[in-house]
Amino acid sequence: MSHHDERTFVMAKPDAVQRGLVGEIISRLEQRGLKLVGAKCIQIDEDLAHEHYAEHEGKPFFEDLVEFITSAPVVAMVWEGADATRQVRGMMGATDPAEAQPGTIRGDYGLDLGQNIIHGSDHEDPGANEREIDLFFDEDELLDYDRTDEPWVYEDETH
Ligand code: D4T
Repeated sequence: MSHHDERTFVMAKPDAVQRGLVGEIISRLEQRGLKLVGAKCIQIDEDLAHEHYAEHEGKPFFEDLVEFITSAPVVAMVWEGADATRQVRGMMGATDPAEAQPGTIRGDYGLDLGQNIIHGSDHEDPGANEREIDLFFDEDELLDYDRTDEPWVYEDETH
């Protein structure tokens, strides 16, 4: 694995799908140079919601969070690139849209903490990216390919 191959889990939440923001999210990530290696539309069930948000079980917002994330389809994705997990978190902006900087996805499209458009694996939680990818995808659903512009994105790739 080269240092360009870090994978991270990203989800366009139900509000993004309902508001027609999926294309915008994909567009921003792919224009950054990140590579889409897996994607699917799914409706998350209770079990998957509890597993995905296990760290929040027992918190006051947990039930609302599960209800929201299971309420309508989401688009689950795996994106690959140098430092992908941290880069995506930066592009998402702060969890609370009121704190999210303009120019970030949440800062440009969100106003509500509970409906904050996008999820990306936490780069401060080692292994969160791989854990979440495993929860949503089988290995054979993830593709290994080169993007033709990679030499123009990464300086150490040969032109
Ligand atoms: P996710 O996990 O959805 O990408 O969001 P973050 O990683 O940015 O934030 P998080 O795990 O702390 O929160 C998960 C999810 O719960 C909602 N939430 C959070 C909420 O409704 N009320 C709250 O007080 C908090 C902290 C928003 C995101």
